[in-house]
Amino acid sequence: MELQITEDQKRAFADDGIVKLPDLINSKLLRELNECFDWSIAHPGPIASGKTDGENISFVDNGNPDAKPMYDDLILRVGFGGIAAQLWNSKYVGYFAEEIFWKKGKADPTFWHQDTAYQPWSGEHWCNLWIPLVSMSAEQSIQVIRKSHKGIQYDGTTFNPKNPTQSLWGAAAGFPRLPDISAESAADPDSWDIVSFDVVPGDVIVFHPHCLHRGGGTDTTLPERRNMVFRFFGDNAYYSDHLPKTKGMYDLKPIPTAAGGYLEDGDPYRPAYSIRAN
Ligand SMILES: O=C(O)CCC(=O)C(=O)O
Repeated sequence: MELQITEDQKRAFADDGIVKLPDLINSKLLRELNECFDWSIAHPGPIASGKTDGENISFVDNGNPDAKPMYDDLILRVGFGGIAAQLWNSKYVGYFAEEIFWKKGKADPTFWHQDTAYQPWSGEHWCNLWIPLVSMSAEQSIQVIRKSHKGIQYDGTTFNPKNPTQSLWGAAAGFPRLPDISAESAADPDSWDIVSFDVVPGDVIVFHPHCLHRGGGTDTTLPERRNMVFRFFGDNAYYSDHLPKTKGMYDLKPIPTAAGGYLEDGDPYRPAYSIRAN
């Protein structure tokens, strides 16, 4: 992948936490991504949620260990790591894992959240490469709150459709509860500075996972949404001990390092099982 990231694109990512890289992916790679997507749908991993049949589908898979060889091989070949290296001016880029979003029929948006309420991550050099496999309007695609990658850590959501801001950690973490951004921005469109883009297959949206973000749902205006996300980290990416050790919806395990032992607060983020991507 030969794309030169421009200074404006670097600035947009650093300042706003999100940038659109139009027409990054050629038709051959798009075909391969669609095949990988179909494989992931057919082979859900241990923490996949949602079903893959019926009229209305909202399926998410995340870091499937059985998919790791396929996605590691893809990442080593296609050059996404080089894109992240340019965007951050980072010497090192590591690849974390894939996430797969498939929505069909009538499906809710993915509720507003920050990935850092679920993962022990801090630092500037993190990004989600959010890849649409169908065309979407700005409202239907990924949306972020501008500059929220530099903002506070809110509690996570449990992704309960009846209560979209239900606290994930509650008193165990003491993070402020997520604001109801959907309701507040519906009542007053200027209440939150939401950034999003119309996208077509071939485009890539890059955003920082500490940004408050949500993905659109499906309905008659968009009957099906197919997306993949690949996550990367760079020189200024750290293991952060900000999440509670309590067992709950997510059981966070210690992360082994290549040198032996486990990552500790403030260590450069280098899990033993992550591949170098540049
Ligand atoms: O695409 C979506 O619906 C949500 C994406 C997301 O949460 C992520 O990339 O971390």
